[in-house]
Formats: sequence, structure tokens, C-alpha cells
Amino acid sequence: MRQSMFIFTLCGEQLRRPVIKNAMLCLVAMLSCVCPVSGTAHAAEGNRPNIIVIMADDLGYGDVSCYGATEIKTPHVDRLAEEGLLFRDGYCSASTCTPTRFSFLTGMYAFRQPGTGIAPPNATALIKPGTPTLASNLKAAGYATAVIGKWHLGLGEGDGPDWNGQLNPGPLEIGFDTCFLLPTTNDRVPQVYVHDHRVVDLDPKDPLWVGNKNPDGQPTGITHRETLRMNWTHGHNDTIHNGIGRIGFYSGGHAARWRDEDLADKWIEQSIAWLEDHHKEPFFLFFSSHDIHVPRMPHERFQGKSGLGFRGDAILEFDWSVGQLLDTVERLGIKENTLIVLCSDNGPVLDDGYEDGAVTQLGNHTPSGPYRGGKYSAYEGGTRTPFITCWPGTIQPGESSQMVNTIDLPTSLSTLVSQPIPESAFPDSMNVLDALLGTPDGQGRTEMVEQGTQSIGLRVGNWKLVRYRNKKNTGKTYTKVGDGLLELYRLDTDPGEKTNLVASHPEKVQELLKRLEEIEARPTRQ
Ligand SMILES: [Ca+2]
Repeated sequence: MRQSMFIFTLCGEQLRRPVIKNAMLCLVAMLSCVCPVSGTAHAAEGNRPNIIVIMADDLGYGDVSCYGATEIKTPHVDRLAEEGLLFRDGYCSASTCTPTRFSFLTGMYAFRQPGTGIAPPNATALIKPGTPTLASNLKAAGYATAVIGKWHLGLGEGDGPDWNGQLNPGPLEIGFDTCFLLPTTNDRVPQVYVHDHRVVDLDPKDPLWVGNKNPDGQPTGITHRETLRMNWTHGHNDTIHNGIGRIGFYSGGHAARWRDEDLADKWIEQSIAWLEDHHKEPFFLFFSSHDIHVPRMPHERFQGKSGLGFRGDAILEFDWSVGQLLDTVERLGIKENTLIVLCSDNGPVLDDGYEDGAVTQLGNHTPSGPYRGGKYSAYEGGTRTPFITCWPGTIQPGESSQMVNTIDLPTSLSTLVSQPIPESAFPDSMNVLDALLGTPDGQGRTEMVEQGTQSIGLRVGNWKLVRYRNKKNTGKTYTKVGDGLLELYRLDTDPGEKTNLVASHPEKVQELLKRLEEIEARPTRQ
């Protein structure tokens, strides 16, 4: 198993390259210095493509037109799919933000580490310095690394982030050269940017305070509800910023506060600048969009454009962001040496705390496509999400039914760049590189955990077990919670998970339950 990590696998007959072990890369690099236009040099470059992971926030399987959406058009995501490989069985590892992002970087199921649920505003760094991550391993391989956009994996240590001082540890302590962040989520305080270890534009005379209690009798979403320009439906009624109630309180830092409408433009501005600076060296950009998470307040130029309310408008803004990145890669002349992976951090939700038209203007739009559930859920709609890989000239355009997961990217991309994986790192991350590249015999996963907030799923082949905790969901969200503590489905004949087969297939239930308990007890990649 370990041996295979050092092997660059093959991609199409005309692109077939010799197996290259990591130790040979130095020799290849030396040769390429002498003969920069030789075939050997091109082979070496091909082993070290630039990597951009575009992660959407709360984007569902049915939210983009290349996955079947008919009520909204996403031409830029569609362009990526037309030039790349669209996965019908592409997943994120959990149905909420923090655990999927944690697993995407660490290659470990989030349930193994307590505190990796939805991180609160003052969460400290969930990934401790020195933990091997996808970023640290690509950095070790010589890649320039950056994360731009939403973080939501905590900053700092001890009692909480030092918002007025050094915000470390954070991304820079786990492998990123630089970061430009939305530190938590757009609905959680504070509404500021973080660049590397500092809040951007913070005036020391107006210090930033973040906490759980109203510090100064300031207006809140409860006391001044009538002043809000976007009403809340549950939660989201503490500090008011930009006319919108948030989760948590803060004071100060007024010069540093952003407008929701400007976030997407800022991520693109920062990303383009970073790509222009680093496009001549191997790079890894984690482009972490806040779209389409609540509060959905896209830039004015997208408002009202989808006809589906601000949720649809935010999808258009995300699609625009994808287009900007694709255009930049093309303009910089690195299109054929850049692998782009597009994914989401969890499935869709309509009412996630605000009245933004997502419910009332939904019309015939189906955010989860044919699948049941969405954000928070262990049903397919919670984790089966858009997943596209694109690498022109290497990945043949098409569709794939191989099962792949964002948790597999640390091992698979390390394998791609022939970077050895530290002992015990990425314990649940499988090497599905061949499947990601669409090689004819490339195999994806055979089994996979789908982590919800009140339930956990295990898919093995076409069988799917859902196991609930006793505590039931509040029912305030798009997610519908099932009746029993155990449910069993056949995804090939019942993709919508409508017919619970627990009673008729007790042996299969016990088989999958035993396997789930085994996985919970120890990592899946031995
Ligand atoms: Ca999310």
C-alpha cells in the first residue's frame, strides 16, 4: 500500500509515462536544467502540475446546470465540466463545513477528533501545528501554497484567537505559505479579513473584541429586528453588521469590517494577484469560496439575476468566481499544466437562518438533485455534491461513476507529485488518483463514511446504512430526519433513499453496522 504512493500512475496511452519514483525526481530535474525542451523535461513538469482546489460552500448536487439544474445556468462550472471529468459519485466527507474542511486537509475522518463540529467564532486552531496536511505535503514537494477565502478551522490557541495580535497558529503553521481569510463563516462574527497572522486594516485604537455576550448594550437582531435588511428565522440575532444579524457578538475593529457584497470580489482579487506572482513555479491554491453560505448577500451585480432569490444569485456569484479563475489560468498560459478540482463542503440548505428567498423563490429548482436530504444530513444529499477534475491534455473529458471523496485528496495529490506521505498521516485518505485522472482502469473507493450532525452513513458499494444518534434534528432546516435509529437503502435501485430495508435485510444491517464500528475504531487506510 505504501509503495504505491511513490508511483506516478498512467493517464491515457498517448500520455503514458514511465513509472517515476520520488528519488529519481532530482535526476530528472537536473536533466531538465540541461535540456529544458526535452521529453524528459516535459515528463517532469507533468508530474508537478499546479493544483487549484475550488471548494464551494453549501453547494448541492443539483445546484449547477452541468449536474442537471434547469432553473439556473452556471456556464463557468459547466465549462470546467466540459473540459474535465464530472463525477456522479463525488462526495465530501461530512455534511457541514468544519468537518469536511478538517478532513480535506488532514485526510482523517473528523469524528476521530473531538471539537471538529461546526466551529464557533472564538474556536482555536483545530489542526495543531506540525500535523501533516495536504498543504504541508505539497509544500514539502516544493509547491508554493496558499488558502484564500473561508477558513472555519479555528485560529490561535489557549483562551481563543488574539484578534488584536498574532493570530497563530493557523494555516501558516500547517503548510500554507500565505493566507487571506474569512476566519469563521460569514454568519459568524467577526466580519473581518485575516491576512497571514493579522486582521486586515485593524486600527489599534479601536480594538476588536469577540465573545458570546453583548459587551456594551449594542443593538442586536432581537432588540432591533425591525432595522434588519435581511430578517432571521432562527439564531443569527446577536451583533448586527451590514444590516444583518450574526451568530455571536463583537465590538471594535470598525475600520476592518467588510461588506458581504464584496467578499467574492476580494477572494478573486487576492487569488489573481497570488497566481500572477506564483504561476512560474508549482503551486497549490485552496480557493475556499464563502458562496453560497448564509447570509447570502452577493454583490449588487448578481442580486435578482437568478430569479431564485439570493441563494440562486449567490450560485451565480460562485460561478462567476470559477470563471475568473479559469480565465486567469488561461491568461497566464498554465492551463495544460494545472489540475483544477471543484468540490463543495456539504450539500444544500434552503432556510439556514435567514429569510432570503431561498424557500419562497425556489420554484422548480432541486438543490440536492435526485438525492434525499442536504446539509447536516447523512443522506446522499448531504455529501454527494458537485465534483469535477480538469487538467486539459491529461484528463480526458467525460463522466465518471467512480466513488471519490474530498478526504482522498491529501493521499491522491501527494501521490500525483510523488511526495512521500509521513508515517501515520492521512489515515482515512485513500489513493484514488487514477480515478481522479480518469484513467481507464482507475478505481475509486469501495466504501465511505458520510458524516452528518445527528447521524452517520456508511456506503459500501450500492448499500447504504444510516445510523442516528438518539437526539433528533430540530427540523428547522432543509434536512429531513428519518424515523428509526437505523436505516438501510439500495442506492442503485433507490437513489433517493426512500425505502428503508432494515426490516427485510437484517443481516446486511448487521454487516454494515459492524463495518462502521470497525472504521470508527481504527483508520481505514492501513
Ligand atoms: Ca458549508
